Amino acid sequence: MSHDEWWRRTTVYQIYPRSYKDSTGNGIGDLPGIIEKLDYLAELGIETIWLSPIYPSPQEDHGYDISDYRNINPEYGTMADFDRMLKKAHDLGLRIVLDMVLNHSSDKHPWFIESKSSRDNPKRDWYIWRDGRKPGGKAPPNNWKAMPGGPAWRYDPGTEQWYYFHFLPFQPDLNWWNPNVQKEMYDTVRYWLDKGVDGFRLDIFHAVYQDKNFKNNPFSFRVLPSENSTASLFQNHVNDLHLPETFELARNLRKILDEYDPPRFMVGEITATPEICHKYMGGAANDGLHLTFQFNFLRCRFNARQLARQIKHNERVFMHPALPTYVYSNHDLMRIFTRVSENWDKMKVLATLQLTLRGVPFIYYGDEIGMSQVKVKLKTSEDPIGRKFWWSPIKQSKYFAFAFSRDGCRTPMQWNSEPNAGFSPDEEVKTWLRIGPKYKKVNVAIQDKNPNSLLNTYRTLLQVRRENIALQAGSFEFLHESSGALVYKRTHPEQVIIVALNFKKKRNFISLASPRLELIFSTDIKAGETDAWKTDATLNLKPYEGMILREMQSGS
Ligand code: TEU
Repeated sequence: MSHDEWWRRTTVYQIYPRSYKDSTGNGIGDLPGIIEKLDYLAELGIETIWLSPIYPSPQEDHGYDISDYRNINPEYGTMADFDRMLKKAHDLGLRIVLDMVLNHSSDKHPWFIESKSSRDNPKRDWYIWRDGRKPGGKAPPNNWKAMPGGPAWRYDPGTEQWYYFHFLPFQPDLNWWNPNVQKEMYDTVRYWLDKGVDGFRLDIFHAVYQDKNFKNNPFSFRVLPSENSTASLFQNHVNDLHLPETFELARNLRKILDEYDPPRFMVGEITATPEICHKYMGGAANDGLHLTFQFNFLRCRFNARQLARQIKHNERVFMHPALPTYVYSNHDLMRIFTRVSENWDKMKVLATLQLTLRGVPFIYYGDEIGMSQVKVKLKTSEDPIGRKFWWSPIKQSKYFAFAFSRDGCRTPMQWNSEPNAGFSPDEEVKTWLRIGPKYKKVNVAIQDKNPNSLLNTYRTLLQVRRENIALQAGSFEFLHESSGALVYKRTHPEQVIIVALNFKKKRNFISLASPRLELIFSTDIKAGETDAWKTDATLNLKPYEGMILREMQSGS
């Protein structure tokens, strides 16, 4: 097995298709809109695009409720648009990764409509149906809870049985114990691979299988879900999450992807410890999912020691040939820029960190220009999770990086200062979510012209990463950690790179035994103009400065 596949060195950019670019003027983003912006992405310097679901869907969970796995949502365009997008992306050297929801479909999927129609329908067993408990079967079959809370079962008066769902009631779980379901989903994966997609992001992968005997989950004192435990909402999810068969499914999918050339990859969304995530990757055998999301930076905010602890944890668990991922934001979380209190300097330090660690970085659309979490009303939220928790006095928490309405991180991309932020060609149209109120100052067009902008910092960082093999494939070692600064070294047979990050709002002097260094990047664009960045063997970091240095080869 080669350990040199392209995806190991790639940088991923997540697009939420509904919010990227509207080409028709209906206030909803679409595929032709994305095609228009592929040049922007190629020029930004990211390499892989992950698209949140683009399949037909009643859009109750905005695509995470699929009603046809092998087609395109007509609101977003046609299959011909998809083919055009894939071709143009590939021509530009970009890769396309699709979101695959194996766990559940929409309740409007024809399979579920059939399944629900009668107990003896051939599709009945494609979903998970059970008799209720108590006389008359009026209590749910067991104590399993759905991820957002409440029983994971919904009663169907028509057939007098309950069906199981791990997320929301309109997202019934597929029955993976049924060989016909397995075959259909494997064929779906092949269908898109045959079309030429470069991989998949697998939605709530850890929830795909449940205990065949429907055993109750044991009690736990834990309420909130976290990466550190399989318990939440007062139960330990031993019988509905992380089943041995799910780990086997990871290996089966890997075998399918391994048949393809050029290589493809999968990244699993798994809410679990790094150790469990590593198990999904096949552990030492490395024959499972290629990557899993690490969400362990979410609780760190701008704290060097906390970040260092998580990096070391990942380095310990995801040893070569495994690789960690580094995620700051996504379509479910509070935007990173809001979490650093909208401080541009801090954001640049974090961008430098994310793009110089050993692992695959995932950048969420709009984070490259510092889009903020937009405040929304829970009651009128587009996101069903927001509406479910409309009564909650707490709407969001910077510490937990969560917001009850996920609308706030899904607002339209801010392209320019025109009405509707250049997102929609119709300036009057009401966009599906409101435009972030700061768009006149925070947008691509303005930042494009400013060499010191966050956008240009990302561009330069992505370029530096592409041009320096040690940043893509070098080993990792800390040289200095304190609450004020982190310094680390990336070593590759061809070169050595050193990264120094100042987490303090004051100057920081760090002595380095390293011999001859050249400055190849600083968050302070003027830093390279003089020699002030270094005196003898000491790095002179300005407040919140991030630097990338290259060891000069002897003789150069
Ligand atoms: O998310 C599941 C998940 O693990 C959570 O991040 C969850 O969305 C959040 O805690 C709810 O507040 C995945 C998708 O990323 C999400 O958008 C979908 O809604 C969900 O699965 C169901 O498909």
